[in-house]
Amino acid sequence: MKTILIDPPFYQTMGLRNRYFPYGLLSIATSLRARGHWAIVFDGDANLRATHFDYSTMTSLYDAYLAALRARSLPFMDALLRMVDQHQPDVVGIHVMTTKLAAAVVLAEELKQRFPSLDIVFGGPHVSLKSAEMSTLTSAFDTLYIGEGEHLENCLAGSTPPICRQERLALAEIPFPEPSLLVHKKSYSAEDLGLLMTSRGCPFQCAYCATSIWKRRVRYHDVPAVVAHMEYLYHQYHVRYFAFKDDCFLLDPGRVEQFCRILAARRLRIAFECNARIENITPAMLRQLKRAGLRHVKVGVESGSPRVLALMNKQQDIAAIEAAARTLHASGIFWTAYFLIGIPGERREDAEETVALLRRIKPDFASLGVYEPFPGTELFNRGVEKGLLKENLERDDLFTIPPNRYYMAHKDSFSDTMDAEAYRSLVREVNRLFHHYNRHLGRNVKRARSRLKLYLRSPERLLLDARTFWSYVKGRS
Ligand code: B12
Ligand code: SF4
Repeated sequence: MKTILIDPPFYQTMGLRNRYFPYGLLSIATSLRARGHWAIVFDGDANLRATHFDYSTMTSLYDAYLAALRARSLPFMDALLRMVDQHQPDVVGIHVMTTKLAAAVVLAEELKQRFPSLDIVFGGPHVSLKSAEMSTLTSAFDTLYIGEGEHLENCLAGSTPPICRQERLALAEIPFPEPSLLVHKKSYSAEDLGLLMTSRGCPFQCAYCATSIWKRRVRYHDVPAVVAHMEYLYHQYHVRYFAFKDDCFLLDPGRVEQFCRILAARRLRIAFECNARIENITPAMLRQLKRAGLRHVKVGVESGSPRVLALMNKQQDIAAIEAAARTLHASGIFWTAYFLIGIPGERREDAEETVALLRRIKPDFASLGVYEPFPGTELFNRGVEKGLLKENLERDDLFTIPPNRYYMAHKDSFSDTMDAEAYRSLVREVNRLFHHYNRHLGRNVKRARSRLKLYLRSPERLLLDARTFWSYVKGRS
Protein backbone atom coordinates (compact mmCIF):
# COMPACT_ATOMS: atom_id res chain seq x y z
CA MET A 1 0.00 0.00 0.00
CA LYS A 2 1.28 3.50 -0.89
CA THR A 3 0.20 6.30 1.44
CA ILE A 4 0.72 10.04 1.63
CA LEU A 5 -0.24 11.47 5.02
CA ILE A 6 -1.03 15.17 5.11
CA ASP A 7 -1.17 17.74 7.88
CA PRO A 8 -3.32 20.57 6.46
CA PRO A 9 -1.83 24.08 6.43
CA PHE A 10 -3.06 26.34 9.19
CA TYR A 11 -0.27 28.42 10.71
CA GLN A 12 1.19 28.87 7.22
CA THR A 13 -1.95 30.62 5.96
CA MET A 14 -1.28 33.30 8.59
CA GLY A 15 2.49 33.41 8.11
CA LEU A 16 2.99 32.06 11.65
CA ARG A 17 5.96 29.90 12.46
CA ASN A 18 4.95 26.38 13.39
CA ARG A 19 6.86 24.30 15.90
CA TYR A 20 7.55 20.62 15.57
CA PHE A 21 6.51 18.07 12.97
CA PRO A 22 3.16 16.19 12.72
CA TYR A 23 3.93 13.58 15.37
CA GLY A 24 0.85 11.35 14.96
CA LEU A 25 1.17 11.19 11.15
CA LEU A 26 4.85 10.37 11.35
CA SER A 27 4.08 7.63 13.83
CA ILE A 28 1.59 6.14 11.35
CA ALA A 29 4.04 6.41 8.41
CA THR A 30 6.83 4.79 10.44
CA SER A 31 4.57 1.89 11.47
CA LEU A 32 3.41 1.36 7.90
CA ARG A 33 7.02 1.32 6.67
CA ALA A 34 7.93 -1.22 9.37
CA ARG A 35 5.37 -3.56 7.80
CA GLY A 36 6.69 -3.05 4.29
CA HIS A 37 4.33 -0.35 3.00
CA TRP A 38 5.45 2.90 1.37
CA ALA A 39 4.45 6.05 3.28
CA ILE A 40 5.54 9.69 3.57
CA VAL A 41 4.31 12.72 5.51
CA PHE A 42 3.52 16.04 3.85
CA ASP A 43 3.41 18.81 6.46
CA GLY A 44 1.29 21.69 5.17
CA ASP A 45 2.63 23.76 8.08
CA ALA A 46 6.32 23.13 7.42
CA ASN A 47 8.22 26.34 8.12
CA LEU A 48 9.09 27.62 4.72
CA ARG A 49 7.55 31.08 4.81
CA ALA A 50 7.13 32.17 8.43
CA THR A 51 6.85 35.91 9.01
CA HIS A 52 5.10 36.01 12.43
CA PHE A 53 6.43 34.57 15.65
CA ASP A 54 4.04 35.69 18.38
CA TYR A 55 1.27 33.10 18.84
CA SER A 56 -0.63 35.39 21.19
CA THR A 57 -1.59 37.49 18.14
CA MET A 58 -3.00 34.47 16.29
CA THR A 59 -6.70 35.31 16.67
CA SER A 60 -6.07 38.67 14.99
CA LEU A 61 -4.67 36.81 11.96
CA TYR A 62 -7.63 34.48 11.44
CA ASP A 63 -8.98 36.67 8.59
CA ALA A 64 -6.03 35.50 6.49
CA TYR A 65 -6.92 31.86 7.24
CA LEU A 66 -10.57 32.42 6.26
CA ALA A 67 -9.57 34.30 3.10
CA ALA A 68 -7.30 31.42 2.00
CA LEU A 69 -10.14 28.96 2.59
CA ARG A 70 -12.65 31.01 0.63
CA ALA A 71 -10.21 31.45 -2.24
CA ARG A 72 -9.49 27.72 -1.99
CA SER A 73 -5.86 28.59 -2.25
CA LEU A 74 -3.92 26.98 0.55
CA PRO A 75 -0.15 27.14 0.86
CA PHE A 76 1.55 24.09 -0.69
CA MET A 77 -1.53 23.08 -2.66
CA ASP A 78 0.27 22.97 -6.02
CA ALA A 79 3.25 21.10 -4.59
CA LEU A 80 0.91 18.61 -2.97
CA LEU A 81 -1.07 17.99 -6.15
CA ARG A 82 2.19 17.46 -8.03
CA MET A 83 3.39 15.01 -5.40
CA VAL A 84 0.18 12.97 -5.55
CA ASP A 85 0.41 12.96 -9.34
CA GLN A 86 4.03 11.82 -9.19
CA HIS A 87 3.64 9.05 -6.58
CA GLN A 88 0.10 7.87 -7.41
CA PRO A 89 -0.61 6.69 -3.83
CA ASP A 90 -3.39 4.23 -3.02
CA VAL A 91 -4.40 6.27 0.02
CA VAL A 92 -4.15 9.86 1.16
CA GLY A 93 -4.69 10.29 4.90
CA ILE A 94 -5.54 13.73 6.28
CA HIS A 95 -5.04 14.78 9.91
CA VAL A 96 -7.99 16.71 11.35
CA MET A 97 -7.83 18.79 14.51
CA THR A 98 -10.80 21.03 15.23
CA THR A 99 -8.75 24.17 14.47
CA LYS A 100 -7.67 22.79 11.08
CA LEU A 101 -10.99 21.24 10.12
CA ALA A 102 -11.82 23.73 7.36
CA ALA A 103 -8.37 23.41 5.76
CA ALA A 104 -8.71 19.61 5.86
CA VAL A 105 -12.08 19.81 4.08
CA VAL A 106 -10.82 22.17 1.34
CA LEU A 107 -7.74 20.03 0.81
CA ALA A 108 -9.76 16.82 0.49
CA GLU A 109 -12.18 18.44 -1.95
CA GLU A 110 -9.39 19.75 -4.17
CA LEU A 111 -7.71 16.32 -4.16
CA LYS A 112 -10.96 14.49 -4.93
CA GLN A 113 -11.72 16.84 -7.78
CA ARG A 114 -8.31 16.33 -9.36
CA PHE A 115 -7.96 12.59 -8.56
CA PRO A 116 -11.51 11.17 -8.31
CA SER A 117 -10.41 7.57 -7.69
CA LEU A 118 -8.01 8.48 -4.87
CA ASP A 119 -8.89 6.84 -1.55
CA ILE A 120 -9.12 9.66 1.03
CA VAL A 121 -9.12 8.91 4.77
CA PHE A 122 -9.78 11.49 7.48
CA GLY A 123 -8.33 10.77 10.95
CA GLY A 124 -7.20 12.60 14.08
CA PRO A 125 -8.80 14.05 17.22
CA HIS A 126 -11.70 15.87 15.53
CA VAL A 127 -12.69 12.81 13.51
CA SER A 128 -12.49 10.58 16.57
CA LEU A 129 -14.79 12.97 18.43
CA LYS A 130 -17.17 14.16 15.68
CA SER A 131 -17.40 11.50 12.97
CA ALA A 132 -21.14 12.04 12.36
CA GLU A 133 -20.61 15.78 11.83
CA MET A 134 -17.86 15.16 9.25
CA SER A 135 -20.32 13.58 6.78
CA THR A 136 -22.54 16.68 6.91
CA LEU A 137 -19.62 19.00 6.07
CA THR A 138 -18.20 17.30 2.99
CA SER A 139 -18.46 14.16 0.92
CA ALA A 140 -14.85 14.30 -0.24
CA PHE A 141 -13.67 11.27 1.72
CA ASP A 142 -13.88 7.50 1.57
CA THR A 143 -13.22 6.58 5.18
CA LEU A 144 -13.46 8.23 8.60
CA TYR A 145 -10.89 6.71 10.90
CA ILE A 146 -11.63 6.72 14.62
CA GLY A 147 -8.71 6.06 16.97
CA GLU A 148 -5.02 5.39 16.52
CA GLY A 149 -3.96 5.16 12.88
CA GLU A 150 -0.84 3.01 12.99
CA HIS A 151 -2.77 0.06 11.51
CA LEU A 152 -4.28 2.09 8.68
CA GLU A 153 -3.89 -0.73 6.15
CA ASN A 154 -6.58 -2.72 8.00
CA CYS A 155 -9.14 -0.13 6.93
CA LEU A 156 -9.97 -0.50 3.31
CA ALA A 157 -12.25 1.71 1.28
CA GLY A 158 -15.70 0.51 0.34
CA SER A 159 -16.86 -0.40 3.85
CA THR A 160 -20.36 0.79 4.74
CA PRO A 161 -20.72 2.95 6.72
CA PRO A 162 -17.33 4.38 5.80
CA ILE A 163 -16.12 4.36 9.38
CA CYS A 164 -13.19 2.44 10.76
CA ARG A 165 -12.63 2.06 14.50
CA GLN A 166 -9.28 1.08 15.90
CA GLU A 167 -8.95 -0.18 19.46
CA ARG A 168 -6.08 1.18 21.52
CA LEU A 169 -2.71 -0.25 20.54
CA ALA A 170 0.11 -1.58 22.71
CA LEU A 171 2.83 1.09 22.60
CA ALA A 172 5.59 -1.54 22.66
CA GLU A 173 4.51 -2.45 19.12
CA ILE A 174 4.64 1.13 17.84
CA PRO A 175 8.03 2.37 16.63
CA PHE A 176 9.01 5.98 17.35
CA PRO A 177 8.51 8.42 14.46
CA GLU A 178 11.32 8.39 11.89
CA PRO A 179 12.10 11.95 10.66
CA SER A 180 13.45 10.86 7.27
CA LEU A 181 9.84 10.19 6.18
CA LEU A 182 9.01 13.92 6.37
CA VAL A 183 8.81 15.47 2.91
CA HIS A 184 10.06 18.82 4.26
CA LYS A 185 12.68 17.35 6.61
CA LYS A 186 15.09 20.20 5.92
CA SER A 187 12.66 22.82 7.18
CA TYR A 188 12.81 21.61 10.80
CA SER A 189 15.47 22.67 13.25
CA ALA A 190 17.10 19.94 15.37
CA GLU A 191 15.02 21.26 18.27
CA ASP A 192 11.76 20.90 16.27
CA LEU A 193 12.63 17.22 15.79
CA GLY A 194 12.99 16.76 19.57
CA LEU A 195 9.21 16.39 20.06
CA LEU A 196 8.51 13.11 21.90
CA MET A 197 5.48 11.37 23.37
CA THR A 198 6.51 8.59 25.76
CA SER A 199 2.95 7.75 26.84
CA ARG A 200 -0.65 8.08 25.70
CA GLY A 201 -3.61 8.87 27.92
CA CYS A 202 -4.30 10.75 31.12
CA PRO A 203 -6.21 9.55 34.20
CA PHE A 204 -7.74 13.00 34.86
CA GLN A 205 -10.77 14.57 33.27
CA CYS A 206 -10.30 18.32 33.19
CA ALA A 207 -13.53 19.74 31.84
CA TYR A 208 -11.91 21.82 29.04
CA CYS A 209 -9.58 19.09 27.76
CA ALA A 210 -10.24 16.73 24.85
CA THR A 211 -7.96 14.01 26.13
CA SER A 212 -10.95 11.65 26.24
CA ILE A 213 -9.81 10.50 22.77
CA TRP A 214 -7.15 8.48 24.58
CA LYS A 215 -9.47 7.16 27.31
CA ARG A 216 -8.23 7.42 30.88
CA ARG A 217 -5.84 4.49 31.07
CA VAL A 218 -2.25 5.57 30.54
CA ARG A 219 -0.07 3.45 28.25
CA TYR A 220 3.69 3.85 28.29
CA HIS A 221 6.60 3.24 25.96
CA ASP A 222 9.36 1.30 27.77
CA VAL A 223 11.88 3.69 29.28
CA PRO A 224 14.95 2.00 27.72
CA ALA A 225 13.28 2.31 24.31
CA VAL A 226 12.60 6.02 24.93
CA VAL A 227 16.22 6.69 25.82
CA ALA A 228 17.46 4.61 22.88
CA HIS A 229 15.32 6.73 20.56
CA MET A 230 16.67 9.93 22.13
CA GLU A 231 20.16 8.62 21.48
CA TYR A 232 19.22 7.88 17.87
CA LEU A 233 17.90 11.44 17.37
CA TYR A 234 20.99 12.81 19.13
CA HIS A 235 23.43 11.11 16.78
CA GLN A 236 21.41 11.04 13.57
CA TYR A 237 19.66 14.43 13.70
CA HIS A 238 21.81 16.30 16.25
CA VAL A 239 18.85 16.83 18.58
CA ARG A 240 20.10 18.42 21.81
CA TYR A 241 16.81 19.64 23.24
CA PHE A 242 13.80 17.36 23.71
CA ALA A 243 10.18 18.36 24.39
CA PHE A 244 8.15 15.65 26.12
CA LYS A 245 4.53 16.43 25.32
CA ASP A 246 3.05 13.56 27.32
CA ASP A 247 -0.14 14.68 29.03
CA CYS A 248 1.49 14.13 32.44
CA PHE A 249 5.15 13.20 32.08
CA LEU A 250 5.75 13.09 35.84
CA LEU A 251 2.71 10.97 36.73
CA ASP A 252 4.61 7.85 37.77
CA PRO A 253 7.54 8.65 40.11
CA GLY A 254 9.09 5.18 39.66
CA ARG A 255 9.19 5.63 35.90
CA VAL A 256 10.66 9.13 36.23
CA GLU A 257 13.38 7.74 38.48
CA GLN A 258 14.14 4.97 35.96
CA PHE A 259 14.20 7.51 33.10
CA CYS A 260 16.66 9.82 34.92
CA ARG A 261 18.90 6.89 35.86
CA ILE A 262 19.07 5.39 32.35
CA LEU A 263 19.48 8.77 30.71
CA ALA A 264 22.31 9.77 33.06
CA ALA A 265 24.14 6.52 32.26
CA ARG A 266 24.11 7.39 28.52
CA ARG A 267 25.98 10.66 29.21
CA LEU A 268 24.25 12.58 26.42
CA ARG A 269 24.76 16.34 26.52
CA ILE A 270 21.11 17.21 26.23
CA ALA A 271 18.41 19.31 27.89
CA PHE A 272 14.67 18.74 27.94
CA GLU A 273 11.28 20.14 28.92
CA CYS A 274 8.06 18.43 30.00
CA ASN A 275 4.48 19.06 31.12
CA ALA A 276 3.45 18.35 34.69
CA ARG A 277 0.53 18.50 37.06
CA ILE A 278 0.85 20.45 40.29
CA GLU A 279 0.71 17.42 42.60
CA ASN A 280 3.64 15.75 40.83
CA ILE A 281 6.01 18.62 41.61
CA THR A 282 8.20 17.53 44.52
CA PRO A 283 11.69 18.78 45.49
CA ALA A 284 13.19 15.28 45.22
CA MET A 285 11.75 14.68 41.77
CA LEU A 286 12.87 18.08 40.47
CA ARG A 287 16.39 17.49 41.81
CA GLN A 288 16.82 14.23 39.94
CA LEU A 289 15.21 15.63 36.78
CA LYS A 290 17.44 18.69 36.86
CA ARG A 291 20.51 16.47 37.12
CA ALA A 292 19.20 14.51 34.10
CA GLY A 293 18.80 17.71 32.03
CA LEU A 294 15.36 19.15 32.81
CA ARG A 295 15.48 22.89 31.97
CA HIS A 296 11.81 23.85 31.60
CA VAL A 297 8.60 22.58 33.23
CA LYS A 298 5.14 23.57 32.00
CA VAL A 299 2.45 23.40 34.65
CA GLY A 300 -1.34 23.69 34.35
CA VAL A 301 -2.33 26.25 37.02
CA GLU A 302 -5.41 27.42 35.07
CA SER A 303 -7.25 29.61 37.61
CA GLY A 304 -6.88 31.51 40.87
CA SER A 305 -10.54 31.00 41.69
CA PRO A 306 -11.44 27.85 43.67
CA ARG A 307 -14.91 28.05 42.17
CA VAL A 308 -13.56 28.00 38.62
CA LEU A 309 -11.05 25.25 39.42
CA ALA A 310 -14.05 23.17 40.55
CA LEU A 311 -15.96 24.03 37.34
CA MET A 312 -12.89 22.87 35.42
CA ASN A 313 -12.77 19.64 37.45
CA LYS A 314 -9.08 20.40 37.87
CA GLN A 315 -8.73 18.54 41.19
CA GLN A 316 -6.17 20.94 42.60
CA ASP A 317 -6.47 23.72 45.15
CA ILE A 318 -4.85 27.11 45.55
CA ALA A 319 -2.68 26.04 48.49
CA ALA A 320 -1.22 23.16 46.42
CA ILE A 321 -0.55 25.54 43.51
CA GLU A 322 1.28 27.96 45.82
CA ALA A 323 3.32 25.16 47.38
CA ALA A 324 4.32 23.84 43.94
CA ALA A 325 5.31 27.37 42.86
CA ARG A 326 7.62 27.66 45.89
CA THR A 327 9.18 24.28 45.05
CA LEU A 328 9.69 25.29 41.43
CA HIS A 329 11.30 28.62 42.35
CA ALA A 330 13.60 26.87 44.82
CA SER A 331 14.68 24.39 42.12
CA GLY A 332 15.93 27.16 39.83
CA ILE A 333 14.32 25.42 36.85
CA PHE A 334 12.57 27.75 34.38
CA TRP A 335 8.83 27.17 34.59
CA THR A 336 5.76 28.18 32.64
CA ALA A 337 2.31 28.35 34.21
CA TYR A 338 -0.67 27.84 31.93
CA PHE A 339 -3.80 29.84 32.76
CA LEU A 340 -7.23 29.72 31.18
CA ILE A 341 -9.95 32.37 31.36
CA GLY A 342 -13.42 32.75 29.92
CA ILE A 343 -14.98 29.37 30.60
CA PRO A 344 -18.76 29.35 30.97
CA GLY A 345 -19.69 30.15 34.57
CA GLU A 346 -16.62 32.31 35.16
CA ARG A 347 -17.27 35.83 36.47
CA ARG A 348 -15.09 38.95 36.36
CA GLU A 349 -14.15 38.40 40.04
CA ASP A 350 -12.85 34.93 39.19
CA ALA A 351 -10.57 36.30 36.46
CA GLU A 352 -9.35 38.93 38.94
CA GLU A 353 -8.45 36.14 41.36
CA THR A 354 -6.45 34.53 38.55
CA VAL A 355 -4.46 37.73 38.01
CA ALA A 356 -3.90 37.99 41.79
CA LEU A 357 -2.62 34.38 41.86
CA LEU A 358 -0.28 35.13 38.95
CA ARG A 359 1.22 37.98 40.97
CA ARG A 360 1.62 35.78 44.06
CA ILE A 361 3.21 32.73 42.43
CA LYS A 362 5.28 34.66 39.82
CA PRO A 363 6.00 31.93 37.25
CA ASP A 364 8.92 32.58 34.89
CA PHE A 365 6.48 32.69 31.99
CA ALA A 366 2.69 33.00 32.15
CA SER A 367 0.76 31.55 29.24
CA LEU A 368 -2.83 32.73 28.93
CA GLY A 369 -5.44 30.71 27.05
CA VAL A 370 -8.86 32.11 26.29
CA TYR A 371 -11.55 29.45 26.38
CA GLU A 372 -12.37 27.73 23.08
CA PRO A 373 -14.94 24.95 23.13
CA PHE A 374 -13.64 21.61 21.87
CA PRO A 375 -16.00 18.71 21.20
CA GLY A 376 -15.51 15.73 23.48
CA THR A 377 -14.98 17.92 26.54
CA GLU A 378 -17.20 18.20 29.59
CA LEU A 379 -17.43 22.00 29.15
CA PHE A 380 -18.62 21.46 25.58
CA ASN A 381 -21.44 19.21 26.75
CA ARG A 382 -22.39 21.68 29.50
CA GLY A 383 -22.31 24.55 26.97
CA VAL A 384 -24.70 22.69 24.69
CA GLU A 385 -27.04 21.96 27.64
CA LYS A 386 -27.05 25.63 28.62
CA GLY A 387 -27.74 26.76 25.05
CA LEU A 388 -24.39 28.58 24.80
CA LEU A 389 -23.10 26.18 22.17
CA LYS A 390 -24.60 24.35 19.22
CA GLU A 391 -23.77 20.70 18.88
CA ASN A 392 -22.64 20.71 15.26
CA LEU A 393 -21.06 23.03 12.72
CA GLU A 394 -22.63 23.79 9.37
CA ARG A 395 -20.64 23.85 6.17
CA ASP A 396 -20.86 27.65 5.82
CA ASP A 397 -19.30 28.07 9.27
CA LEU A 398 -16.03 26.66 7.94
CA PHE A 399 -15.59 29.64 5.61
CA THR A 400 -17.04 32.42 7.74
CA ILE A 401 -16.21 31.69 11.39
CA PRO A 402 -12.69 31.70 12.83
CA PRO A 403 -11.85 28.42 14.62
CA ASN A 404 -11.78 29.99 18.09
CA ARG A 405 -15.50 30.80 17.69
CA TYR A 406 -16.68 27.49 16.29
CA TYR A 407 -19.86 26.09 17.87
CA MET A 408 -20.97 29.41 19.37
CA ALA A 409 -24.74 29.55 19.62
CA HIS A 410 -24.71 33.36 20.01
CA LYS A 411 -22.43 35.80 18.30
CA ASP A 412 -19.33 36.90 20.21
CA SER A 413 -19.49 35.21 23.62
CA PHE A 414 -19.47 31.81 25.28
CA SER A 415 -20.23 33.45 28.59
CA ASP A 416 -23.39 33.02 30.59
CA THR A 417 -22.31 35.54 33.22
CA MET A 418 -21.30 38.56 31.12
CA ASP A 419 -22.62 40.27 28.01
CA ALA A 420 -20.47 40.14 24.90
CA GLU A 421 -18.86 43.56 25.40
CA ALA A 422 -18.04 42.90 29.08
CA TYR A 423 -16.54 39.53 28.10
CA ARG A 424 -14.41 41.05 25.32
CA SER A 425 -13.13 43.85 27.49
CA LEU A 426 -12.23 41.42 30.30
CA VAL A 427 -10.28 39.25 27.85
CA ARG A 428 -8.47 42.32 26.46
CA GLU A 429 -7.59 43.55 29.95
CA VAL A 430 -6.26 40.20 31.22
CA ASN A 431 -4.35 39.65 27.98
CA ARG A 432 -2.64 43.02 28.41
CA LEU A 433 -1.73 42.25 32.02
CA PHE A 434 -0.20 38.89 31.07
CA HIS A 435 1.66 40.44 28.20
CA HIS A 436 3.10 43.11 30.44
CA TYR A 437 4.06 40.45 33.01
CA ASN A 438 6.00 38.42 30.41
CA ARG A 439 8.11 41.34 29.27
CA HIS A 440 9.97 41.38 32.59
CA LEU A 441 13.69 41.46 31.81
CA GLY A 442 14.85 39.22 34.69
CA ARG A 443 12.52 36.41 33.66
CA ASN A 444 13.67 36.62 30.06
CA VAL A 445 17.28 36.45 31.16
CA LYS A 446 16.42 33.32 33.18
CA ARG A 447 14.82 31.78 30.10
CA ALA A 448 17.87 32.57 27.99
CA ARG A 449 20.10 30.99 30.66
CA SER A 450 17.98 27.83 30.66
CA ARG A 451 18.57 27.59 26.90
CA LEU A 452 22.26 28.54 26.97
CA LYS A 453 23.54 25.11 25.92
CA LEU A 454 21.07 25.04 23.06
CA TYR A 455 22.20 28.49 21.90
CA LEU A 456 25.85 27.48 22.01
CA ARG A 457 25.15 24.45 19.86
CA SER A 458 22.65 26.13 17.50
CA PRO A 459 23.14 29.92 17.34
CA GLU A 460 20.22 30.14 14.89
CA ARG A 461 17.92 29.28 17.83
CA LEU A 462 19.14 32.37 19.66
CA LEU A 463 18.27 34.42 16.61
CA LEU A 464 14.83 32.83 16.37
CA ASP A 465 14.09 33.31 20.09
CA ALA A 466 15.26 36.93 19.87
CA ARG A 467 12.98 37.45 16.88
CA THR A 468 10.06 35.85 18.71
CA PHE A 469 10.70 38.02 21.78
CA TRP A 470 10.98 41.15 19.66
CA SER A 471 7.75 40.49 17.77
CA TYR A 472 6.11 39.85 21.14
CA VAL A 473 7.24 43.20 22.52
CA LYS A 474 6.56 45.09 19.30
CA GLY A 475 3.19 43.50 18.60
CA ARG A 476 1.63 44.48 21.91
CA SER A 477 3.34 47.61 23.07
C1 B12 B 1 1.95 18.24 20.96
C2 B12 B 1 0.59 18.89 20.82
C3 B12 B 1 0.52 20.10 20.15
C4 B12 B 1 1.69 20.72 19.40
C5 B12 B 1 1.66 20.22 17.93
C6 B12 B 1 2.55 19.03 17.77
C7 B12 B 1 2.49 18.36 16.45
N1 B12 B 1 2.84 19.06 15.41
O1 B12 B 1 2.17 17.17 16.37
C8 B12 B 1 1.33 22.23 19.46
C9 B12 B 1 1.93 22.83 20.71
C10 B12 B 1 1.77 23.07 18.26
C11 B12 B 1 -0.19 22.13 19.61
C12 B12 B 1 -1.02 23.16 19.32
C13 B12 B 1 -2.40 23.10 19.51
N2 B12 B 1 -3.08 22.10 20.12
CO1 B12 B 1 -2.32 20.43 20.64
N3 B12 B 1 -1.73 18.84 21.34
C14 B12 B 1 -0.57 18.28 21.38
C15 B12 B 1 -0.66 16.96 22.17
C16 B12 B 1 -0.20 17.23 23.58
C17 B12 B 1 0.11 15.80 21.56
C18 B12 B 1 -0.18 15.54 20.08
C19 B12 B 1 0.41 14.23 19.71
O2 B12 B 1 1.45 14.18 19.11
N4 B12 B 1 -0.23 13.14 20.14
C20 B12 B 1 0.26 11.79 19.90
C21 B12 B 1 -0.20 11.31 18.53
C22 B12 B 1 0.24 9.86 18.38
O3 B12 B 1 -1.60 11.43 18.50
P1 B12 B 1 -2.42 12.18 17.36
O4 B12 B 1 -1.68 13.32 16.81
O5 B12 B 1 -3.79 12.43 17.85
O6 B12 B 1 -2.50 11.06 16.20
C23 B12 B 1 -3.02 9.76 16.41
C24 B12 B 1 -4.54 9.61 16.17
O7 B12 B 1 -5.27 10.81 16.41
C25 B12 B 1 -4.67 9.13 14.75
N5 B12 B 1 -4.62 10.10 13.66
C26 B12 B 1 -4.22 11.39 13.64
N6 B12 B 1 -4.28 11.88 12.39
C27 B12 B 1 -4.68 10.89 11.59
C28 B12 B 1 -4.87 10.85 10.21
C29 B12 B 1 -5.28 9.66 9.64
C30 B12 B 1 -5.50 9.61 8.16
C31 B12 B 1 -5.50 8.50 10.45
C32 B12 B 1 -5.94 7.24 9.81
C33 B12 B 1 -5.34 8.55 11.84
C34 B12 B 1 -4.90 9.74 12.39
O8 B12 B 1 -3.54 8.30 14.64
C35 B12 B 1 -2.41 8.94 15.27
C36 B12 B 1 -1.44 7.89 15.73
O9 B12 B 1 -2.00 7.06 16.71
C37 B12 B 1 -2.19 16.67 22.10
C38 B12 B 1 -2.74 15.90 23.27
C39 B12 B 1 -2.53 14.42 23.08
N7 B12 B 1 -2.24 13.77 24.16
O10 B12 B 1 -2.59 13.86 21.98
C40 B12 B 1 -2.77 18.07 21.99
C41 B12 B 1 -4.06 18.28 21.22
C42 B12 B 1 -3.97 17.52 19.92
N8 B12 B 1 -4.02 19.72 20.95
C43 B12 B 1 -5.16 20.29 21.04
C44 B12 B 1 -5.37 21.68 20.87
C45 B12 B 1 -6.74 22.19 21.25
C46 B12 B 1 -4.36 22.51 20.38
C47 B12 B 1 -4.48 24.00 20.06
C48 B12 B 1 -5.78 24.43 19.44
C49 B12 B 1 -4.19 24.76 21.34
C50 B12 B 1 -4.41 26.24 21.22
N9 B12 B 1 -5.47 26.72 21.84
O11 B12 B 1 -3.66 26.91 20.54
C51 B12 B 1 -3.29 24.23 19.10
C52 B12 B 1 -3.73 24.11 17.64
C53 B12 B 1 -2.71 23.60 16.73
C54 B12 B 1 -3.11 23.52 15.29
N10 B12 B 1 -2.13 23.26 14.47
O12 B12 B 1 -4.21 23.69 14.87
C55 B12 B 1 -6.26 19.29 21.37
C56 B12 B 1 -7.04 18.92 20.10
C57 B12 B 1 -8.53 18.92 20.30
C58 B12 B 1 -9.25 18.84 18.99
N11 B12 B 1 -10.53 18.59 19.10
O13 B12 B 1 -8.73 19.03 17.93
C59 B12 B 1 -5.42 18.10 21.98
C60 B12 B 1 -6.04 16.72 21.82
C61 B12 B 1 -5.21 18.47 23.47
C62 B12 B 1 -6.37 18.17 24.37
N12 B12 B 1 -6.20 17.19 25.21
O14 B12 B 1 -7.40 18.79 24.32
N13 B12 B 1 -0.56 20.92 20.10
S1 SF4 C 1 -5.54 19.05 31.09
FE1 SF4 C 1 -3.83 17.65 31.43
S2 SF4 C 1 -4.34 16.69 33.40
FE2 SF4 C 1 -6.23 17.57 32.65
S3 SF4 C 1 -7.24 15.91 31.54
FE3 SF4 C 1 -6.07 17.12 30.03
S4 SF4 C 1 -4.13 16.08 29.87
FE4 SF4 C 1 -5.10 15.33 31.76
